[in-house]
Amino acid sequence: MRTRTQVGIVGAGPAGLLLSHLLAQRGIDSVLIEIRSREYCEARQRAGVLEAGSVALLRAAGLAGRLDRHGIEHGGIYLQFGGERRHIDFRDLTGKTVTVYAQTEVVRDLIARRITDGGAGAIQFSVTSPQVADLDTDRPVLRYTSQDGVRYEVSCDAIAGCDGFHGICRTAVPADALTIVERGYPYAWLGILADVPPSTDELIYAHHARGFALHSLRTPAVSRLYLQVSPDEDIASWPDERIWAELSERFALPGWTLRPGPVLDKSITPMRSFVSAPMRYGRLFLAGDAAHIVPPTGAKGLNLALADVAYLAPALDGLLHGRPDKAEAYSETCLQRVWRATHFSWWMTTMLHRTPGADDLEAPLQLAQLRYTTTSRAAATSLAENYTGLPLNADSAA
Ligand code: FAS
Ligand code: PHB
Repeated sequence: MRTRTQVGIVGAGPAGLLLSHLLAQRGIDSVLIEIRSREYCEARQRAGVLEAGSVALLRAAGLAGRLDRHGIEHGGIYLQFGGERRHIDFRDLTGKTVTVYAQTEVVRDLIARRITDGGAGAIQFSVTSPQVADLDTDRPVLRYTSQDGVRYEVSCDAIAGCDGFHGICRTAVPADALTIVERGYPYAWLGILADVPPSTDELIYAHHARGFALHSLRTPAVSRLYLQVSPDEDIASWPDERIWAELSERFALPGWTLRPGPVLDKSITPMRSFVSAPMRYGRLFLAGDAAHIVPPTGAKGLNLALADVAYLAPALDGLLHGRPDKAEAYSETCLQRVWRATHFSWWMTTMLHRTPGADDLEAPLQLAQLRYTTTSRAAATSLAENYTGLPLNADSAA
């Protein structure tokens, strides 16, 4: 079946879904394909924190109804180290806050809105054999087999590769046209979702001799926690009791206890810094995890994906209407934000995680950095402005 659309979008994660909505708001039609089912996409546990700019972006796009009702505004975080737990007050330092609202909810809201506005066909879930081709022409092609077995070839004016780190779009670009910079970290995160009220009002990032731990949350009744493990850790060796005992040890503080509860979901996430540039090849535009990955310690991954497409939507609008300047600036504009977030995520990660086999210098340096960051207003402000997020580019959709 041969069809046509203005923008082919590969991947119905936050980047692809938001882009499809922002384009529709501009009267630009798109075909959005996704290899997983709707249920899988809505249930996939990922990020939990929205920057102030992401909240503003979703509000401006008319997508923040549930976010405004259920999102939990946080005015800061705690850094725990050397037997102390110190607060970084974002409101006092930057006047900005972050909002705890799970990526699963963002995806649920975006899917519901796209289907309400564009009908059941607005997102092609559970497709197979996706392909992109003719990317260096002004008629790139998107091919896929739909859930009901029809093979489609869609002629596009542009294609957005929003298919994450393991997708097909980045790898469809000739290797000599991309520069990839990557670093793997010698640790991973074991994450749990637990049916128990959080034992803290705001997130706790804990440095500990046994390894890093993070206490986050999803709702007043559901907690989200992570602990540093080895990248080749076998999750079967981590029964719930062992997880809670290890978390209790890493968060231990006189007069405070961590409340355990039933574990609803557990998974291990590897950690890497990864940037591929440029984020454009011909009529293919890469956005989100398809182009870059950050370790989750800075809570940047989801926010970067949203920021990419907030700029990509007006850029594609211009390209399709004879004003290519924003499209020509897309990669460089996004990469400036990507590299700032990549540095911040690396800085938070290496300050808080214990490197296996590290020399005796690592821990004292980390503790000195943590003490400085929690006692110097200038240092605390630097963390706060990066964590709450730098302003979106003036040309972005917000
Ligand atoms: P996504 O990966 O979310 O979406 C890509 C979509 O494309 C997926 O639905 C996938 O099924 C689909 N797809 C893949 N290949 C395809 C193909 N060939 N054709 C069609 N569709 C295809 N970030 C944080 O800020 N905090 C966190 O705690 C955090 N935890 C994470 C845990 C894990 C296990 C992972 C993998 C990431 C985590 N991240 C976290 C980062 C994460 O939130 C991403 O930054 C965010 O999902 C990026 O959104 P997208 O770019 O839309 O990519
Ligand atoms: C989460 O709630 O999943 C979360 C929060 C902050 C991070 C990483 C993950 O830095």
